[in-house]
Amino acid sequence: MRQIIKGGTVVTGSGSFPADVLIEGEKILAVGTPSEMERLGGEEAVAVDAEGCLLFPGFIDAHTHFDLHVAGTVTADDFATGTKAALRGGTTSIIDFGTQYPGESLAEGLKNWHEKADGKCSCDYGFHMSITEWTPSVCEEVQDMMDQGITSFKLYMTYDTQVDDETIFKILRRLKEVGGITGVHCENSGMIAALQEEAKKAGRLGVESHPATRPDAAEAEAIGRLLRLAEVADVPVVVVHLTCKAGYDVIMEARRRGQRVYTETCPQYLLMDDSLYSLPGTEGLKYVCAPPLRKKEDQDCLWRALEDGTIQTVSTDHCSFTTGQKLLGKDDFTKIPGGMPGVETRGTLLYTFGVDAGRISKETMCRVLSENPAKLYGLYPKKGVIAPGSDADIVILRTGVSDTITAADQIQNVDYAPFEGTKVTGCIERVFLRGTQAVKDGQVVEPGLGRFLERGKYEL
Ligand code: DUC
Ligand code: ZN
Repeated sequence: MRQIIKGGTVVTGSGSFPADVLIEGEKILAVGTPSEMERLGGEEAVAVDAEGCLLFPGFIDAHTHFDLHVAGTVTADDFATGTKAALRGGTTSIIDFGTQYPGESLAEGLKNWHEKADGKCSCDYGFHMSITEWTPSVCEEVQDMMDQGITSFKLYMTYDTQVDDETIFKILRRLKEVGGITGVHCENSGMIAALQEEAKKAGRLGVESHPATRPDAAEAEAIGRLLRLAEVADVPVVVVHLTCKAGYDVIMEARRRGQRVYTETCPQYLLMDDSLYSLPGTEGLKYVCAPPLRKKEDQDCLWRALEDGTIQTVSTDHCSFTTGQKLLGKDDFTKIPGGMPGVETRGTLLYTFGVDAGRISKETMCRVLSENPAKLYGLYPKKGVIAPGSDADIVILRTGVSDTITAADQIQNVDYAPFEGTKVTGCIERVFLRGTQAVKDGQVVEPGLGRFLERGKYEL
C-alpha cells in the first residue's frame, strides 16, 4: 500500500523543510515537493493531512527498564504497557536493559529478556546487555551477543549489579576488540554506602536523605574514574543519565584530552530539581531516582549542552513504580524503589520546554531523540531519519496546541504522573511504525506490531 503524508515540515538533524513523504509498505519511498510526488504516482496514494505539523523521524528511547526486578519488587510497566505508552509518545524504538542475574550467562540473560518482550511490544525493541559478573566464558560470549544484535552493553558502578574497576577495564578492553560500546551508570558506591550509614545512624530516614547521600560529587568522581579507565583501554564510552554540571565538566576535560565520550541525559534532569524531595508527606518518594534530581544550575548546564551538541541523546530511564510500591521505603529511604515513568511524555516535554521555549532548535530535538541514538546504537539510516529507503517511522507533531499531562490520561501502568498538571504546547497526533499508522488522534490504534531490532555497531 502507498500512503502520502502531505503538507508537513520534515525535520532532520541538520535542517527542516516543507515536504510531502511518500510511503510504500514499510519504507519511505520519497520525500519532496507535491510536483515531485505527482511524478512518482503520489496521487493514487492514501493521503494523510499534516498541514501545519512537524514531521520527526520516530523517536528512539535507548534507556528503558521494563519488567525489571528492583529493590524486592518489579517495575509497574512490562513490555506490553511500556512500549504502548512509548508509541503514544512518538517513540517507535526502545532499547531496554537485558540483565545478567547472579550466576547466569549472558545467553541466559538475553533469553529471559526475549521471553519478557517477544510478542508483547507495540514499538520496535532491542536490548543492551547489563554485564554484572565477568568470567572467561562471559568474555567469550560478548562476541555472541554482538552477533545477535546486542551491540551495546551496560555497566553499573553502584547497586548490587556493580562491577569493580578491574572488571570495568577488562570489559572495556574486550569491547574494543569486538567493536561494542557500553553505557555506564556512574556513581561512587563506597561514598554513597558510607553516607547512607551515617544518615541511618543519625535517624535521618526520610526521603530528604536520598539526594543528600548521593551528591553530585559521587557522580562526578565515578565519571572521572570511568573516563580514565576508558582512556587507557582506548575505547569510547557512554555516560548515561548525566544529571549535573560537576559531571559535565569532567566529561569536557576528557574530551579536551582527545577522548570520545558520548553523553545522555533525561527529561527529569532537565526539568525537575531536588526541592521535590521536600514535598509534604510521602509525595517526595515519587521522584526518587538514581542519580537524584539536582539543582537549577545543573538544568541550565544540561540544556546548554544539548543545544551545543556536547550532550548527544535524551532518553527516559523509564523505571516505573506505583505509589504503593514507592511506599515500601516510607520508613527507610534506602528501600524506596528508584525510578520514574517517562516514556510517554518525553517528546512533548522536549518540544514544549526545549523547542517552544527557545532553549533548543527543532533540529537539535531531532538529533537527540532520533538521529544520534540511531547512530550510536547501530540503527542508522534504517531508523533516525526521514529519507528514501528508511523505515517509515514518522511522528506527526502538532504545534501551537494546549494540552495537560495527567495520570488519568496515561497508558503507563502507574497511578501518578511525575509531570501531573504540566501544560504542553505540542501533541503527538499520529505515529507511523514501519508504514502502519499506529497512533491516530493521539490514541494507539494498532498495538502489538513491535519487532526485534537488527542493530549494527555504533557509528556516531
Ligand atoms: N536509576 C533508577 O532510578 N532506576 C533504575 C536504574 C537507574 O539507574
Ligand atoms: Zn537506568
